[in-house]
Amino acid sequence: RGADLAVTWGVVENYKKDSVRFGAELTLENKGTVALGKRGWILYFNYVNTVLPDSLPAGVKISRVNGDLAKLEPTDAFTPLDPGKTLVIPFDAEFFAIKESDAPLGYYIVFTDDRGQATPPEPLGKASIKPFTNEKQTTRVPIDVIPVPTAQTRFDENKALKQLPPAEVSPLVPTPVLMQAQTGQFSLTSAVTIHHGAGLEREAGFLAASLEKLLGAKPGVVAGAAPQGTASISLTTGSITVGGQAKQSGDAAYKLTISPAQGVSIVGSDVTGVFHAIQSLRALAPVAAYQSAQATLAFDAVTIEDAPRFAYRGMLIDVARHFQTKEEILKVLDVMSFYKLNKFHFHLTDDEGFRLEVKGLPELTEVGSRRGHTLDSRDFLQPAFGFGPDPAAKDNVGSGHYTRADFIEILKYASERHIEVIPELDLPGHARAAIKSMLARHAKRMAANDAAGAKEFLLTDLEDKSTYVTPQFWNDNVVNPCLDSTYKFINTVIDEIVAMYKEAGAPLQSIHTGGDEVPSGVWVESPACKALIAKAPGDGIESADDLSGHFLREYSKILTAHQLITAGWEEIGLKKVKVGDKVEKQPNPVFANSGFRTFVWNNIWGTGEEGNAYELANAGYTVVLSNATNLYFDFAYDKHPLEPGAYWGGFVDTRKPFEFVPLDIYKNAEKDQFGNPVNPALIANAAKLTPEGAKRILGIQGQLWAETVGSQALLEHYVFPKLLGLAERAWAPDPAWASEPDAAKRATQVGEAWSRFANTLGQRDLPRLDHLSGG
Ligand code: NAG
Repeated sequence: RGADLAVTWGVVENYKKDSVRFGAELTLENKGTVALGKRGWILYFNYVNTVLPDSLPAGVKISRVNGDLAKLEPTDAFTPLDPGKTLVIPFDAEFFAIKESDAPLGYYIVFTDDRGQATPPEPLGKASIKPFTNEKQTTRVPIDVIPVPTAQTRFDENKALKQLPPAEVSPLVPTPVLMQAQTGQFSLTSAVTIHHGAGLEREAGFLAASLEKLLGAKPGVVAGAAPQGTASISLTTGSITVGGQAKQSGDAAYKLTISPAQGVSIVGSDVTGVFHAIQSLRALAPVAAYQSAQATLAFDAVTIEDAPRFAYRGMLIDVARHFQTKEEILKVLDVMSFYKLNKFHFHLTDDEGFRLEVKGLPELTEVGSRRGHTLDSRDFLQPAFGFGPDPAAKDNVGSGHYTRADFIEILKYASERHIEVIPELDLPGHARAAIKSMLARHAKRMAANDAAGAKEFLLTDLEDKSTYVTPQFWNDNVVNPCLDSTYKFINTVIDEIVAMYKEAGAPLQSIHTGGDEVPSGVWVESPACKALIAKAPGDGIESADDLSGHFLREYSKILTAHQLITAGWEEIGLKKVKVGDKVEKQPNPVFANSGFRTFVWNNIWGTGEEGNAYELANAGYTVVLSNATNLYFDFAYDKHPLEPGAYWGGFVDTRKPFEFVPLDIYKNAEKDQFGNPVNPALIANAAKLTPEGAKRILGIQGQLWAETVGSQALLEHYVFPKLLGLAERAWAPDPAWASEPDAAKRATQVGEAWSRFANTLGQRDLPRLDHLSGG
């Protein structure tokens, strides 16, 4: 039985046979009393690496089902595995594997009974991983010179940081524009009243509630101007200057003064500015009060003038690959707002899950938000990333969704914290969950003899014989752009999203359309698309190459009808162009200056894509920098085999976002993902930002993709404290070191800046991070 089997995965060596493939092995041990037979069983597991079939020994076959679901089956040459016996299966797979988080997950076995029927899936008794101990296991390719950190190297690295006495530690992350210490202290107790101007009730209430946590008692809140002569907290909006520059409503700027006699005075250029000042005030409180309340909070007297550098300061959380609860999302919002991030990019849909209840389309969550063992079930999606095979299992974080009420609560919570939630409905690729849900709906209607109704929201052409494979190895995850039903689906979902925002009273400026990683080969064999192309020159669609543009235009029309900005991954602004015998991606002039907002993520040296962000900005697209190399928080902190995460574009620790230079991304990026110096010619030739282009850099965003984020604890591990480096770069003025041309000098300056930042993190932020939720 499944419970009698134990499996171990291990990597033998990377760069096997002088190529980018690695040697691994699976060891199967039979701890039971019955032999594992010659046939009649299939072992399933989630494993993203492609196993090379010719590397397998006789007797077994490992193949990909779809996506990351793989299966191991006996062939005719299989020798039954007797009780007490062990079978070692060596194999080679594509690329490399240097981490425990690369291991296969979620093993389960399906037996065939005497009548030839598959029996319910049974999880294996035990799954383990052979530790990575030698260099061949942890070196991706010969040029990989990044060392595996050890306790000693980490210690040495931290020792190089200069420890500062508390008095010299900057108290505030992100760093304000101006901060001047004044003499004396102000003692805040719950007897001090909060006075607020018109339109600031909510902010005053928020401040009172957060102070209650620190003081153990709630200060009073009174509308109107603060009385002269008594120390109080005063919240108003009005005209202010920041560093000598006048700030207007809409600038989210503030002035915060703390003085021994007057108490706290906050003037915002607008309500959001007041809110930011409140967060600064909270951050200036003694850290110990976060751990246990203090009746009196001593604040050092200070004057702060502050305004954000970028209007867009974002964080993406992917809840499709693994689900995260509403409570966890609220916690993320608390921390984001504490650090003055203002855009929450909610990646709600992907191949492995559709997480939002949509009225009128119940299948989206009934089918699309659940996982279980299936090869072609209409009830749920297949297991992914180790979650499955039982859709009802309590720990199946592959399953889950937000109800309308949950979503509205999240929207309200975010807007109370001056965060705009940007929902992503990722299309046309990365859409398998929606596709399968609509196929389930189709099947249900067909069974009810409703052929017309069956097709109403269908996302795929049932006659489409095109074949393709995506970077995540799906062969069925792209919606068809040539069907009316596709647009009816999008319309319905968008209408419903807009309605939920209205109900929540939350702002919605843009919807993220996704648009990433549409594989080549899609739609070419779709009769519906052939028919659309035959109607040429209608809509400028002459070949399958024009269909992506057609889809985007139609999707964007739907958004424009709701006065929404069309946002998407960089792919929405790029088109493939043949240059000589190579295919290059260049900014697509068709959508330039259309107001499209592109989120640029590919900037890996040597791919030819490193200049995408600036090319798009220069060409007229608005850009949010989402650079994988510095802002993909799902990347592992470092190369240690036990440090989980992806590393296809390098490693990302807290310093990576901190040392990111948004307006010159090639700075502090002089080494590639394997730790080698980048050819200076490559850097010199990479696209530079024009002054016009620079105005189109709206901001920066951290991304947490969730393939390896199977728990709340892991979410927090990846996001905190990396998010603090992000906040610093998104908000604080451009540091002087960013414009230092000499790389060596800059390295020293960045090192010093990082040392100071690390002191703030170590002494103030890290001890407080656990206590920020509910704030
Ligand atoms: C990319 C995919 C994303 C995936 C991530 C993992 C984008 C825009 N697309 O391949 O779905 O989760 O990388 O790091 O990032």
